[in-house]
Amino acid sequence: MLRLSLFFTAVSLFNSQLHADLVINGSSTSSPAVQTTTASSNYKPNNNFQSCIAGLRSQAISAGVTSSNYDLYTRNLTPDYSVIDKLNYQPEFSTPIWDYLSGLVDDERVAKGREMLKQHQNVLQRVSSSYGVPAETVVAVWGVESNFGDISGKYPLLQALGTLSCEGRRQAYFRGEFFATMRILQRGDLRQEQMVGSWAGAFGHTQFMPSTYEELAVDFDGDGRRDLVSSTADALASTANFLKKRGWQTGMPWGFEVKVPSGMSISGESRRNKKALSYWSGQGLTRVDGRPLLQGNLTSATPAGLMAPSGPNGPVFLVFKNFDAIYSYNAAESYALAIAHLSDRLQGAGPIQTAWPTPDPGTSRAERREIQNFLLKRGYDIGAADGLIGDKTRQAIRTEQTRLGLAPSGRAGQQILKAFREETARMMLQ
Ligand SMILES: [Ca+2]
Repeated sequence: MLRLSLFFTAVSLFNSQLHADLVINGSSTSSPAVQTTTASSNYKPNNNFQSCIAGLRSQAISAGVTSSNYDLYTRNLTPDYSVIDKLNYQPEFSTPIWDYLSGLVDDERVAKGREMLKQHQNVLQRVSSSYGVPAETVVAVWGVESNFGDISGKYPLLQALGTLSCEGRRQAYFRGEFFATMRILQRGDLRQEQMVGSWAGAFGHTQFMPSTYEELAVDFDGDGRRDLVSSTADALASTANFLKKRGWQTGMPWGFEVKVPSGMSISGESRRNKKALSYWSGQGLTRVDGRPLLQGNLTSATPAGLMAPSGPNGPVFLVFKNFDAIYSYNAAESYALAIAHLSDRLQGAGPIQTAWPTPDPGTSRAERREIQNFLLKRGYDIGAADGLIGDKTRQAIRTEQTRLGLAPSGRAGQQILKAFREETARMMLQ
């Protein structure tokens, strides 16, 4: 059991890493082209790729891939060792939760989400009544996972997963995904050129891994194929189906921000450590606006966990089973909170009330582009001002922070933005 849970922890960390790659650092492309050239890598393979693939044939057949299809899908398959570099990449920079949230839930994404709610109103209404999940929550998942279908990754899945099946750690896991990719093709849901995604195999509007796709994708537009790459209806319904199968309770909230009485210790409390809502009321907790906890369909027995993602001095939330359903979509509390909060914003709620415990709060994507434009003006080679903060931008920010007498954190936060704005204002006065 312990080994199993360690494995799932590893999967979770790894999934949040791949989502971080896509959502935070990934390049945005609305019509991904299949990569024909292999990215460069200095990785030295331990196995001969072709013999490894030949050796996986019988396993694939036991997993339900026909022998002729296995030969078809692997005939011209070449390795791409850049995915092993991605697998082995250890980020030197750990992103604080306020940076995730300010980039994932900014005015732009709220506005785009509202536009999507309107544009897909009819299908969302049917999805919502079929699965019992609010349209705003489905759209929030879509917005955080793929920026409403904009971010799709560029790795051909068979190539990426074939390589990961033969090299590096976690080959057994990736073989499962490799064979699942083949079964999706074999079933006729998608064509090979549509199966392009992240280096680790998450793809389409919903960023499902192939095994999740097999388990939870649904054909909602009725054309007989589960197409989460080109059918928005299938993608939205599959998102709702995911949440429902992971325990979504219709008519219940995910949670809300609370006020904890001063002096009350919250050490040991967590999302998992749930207690009856009456316990929390008894401790003197209220909603952040001062109203009692008990509202709507909640009862005094409803289990709730207290979650303080930045410790007792930052925002604190009471979360219910629906938060866990969102969490299972992408096992990282920061992402689950981004989805939950974005769904609230789409329902008309305001920002999180309590300030994050930092002197340097996060920036929206518009503000990140502004920071990047300052850096470009100062001659840094950071590519386009796309609001995505990668290693080059971080390095340039560090240099500028040092020049301006700030701590070299490399973060695109409010402090460096303010310093740039002030410097520009001074230069205009001269
Ligand atoms: Ca379909």
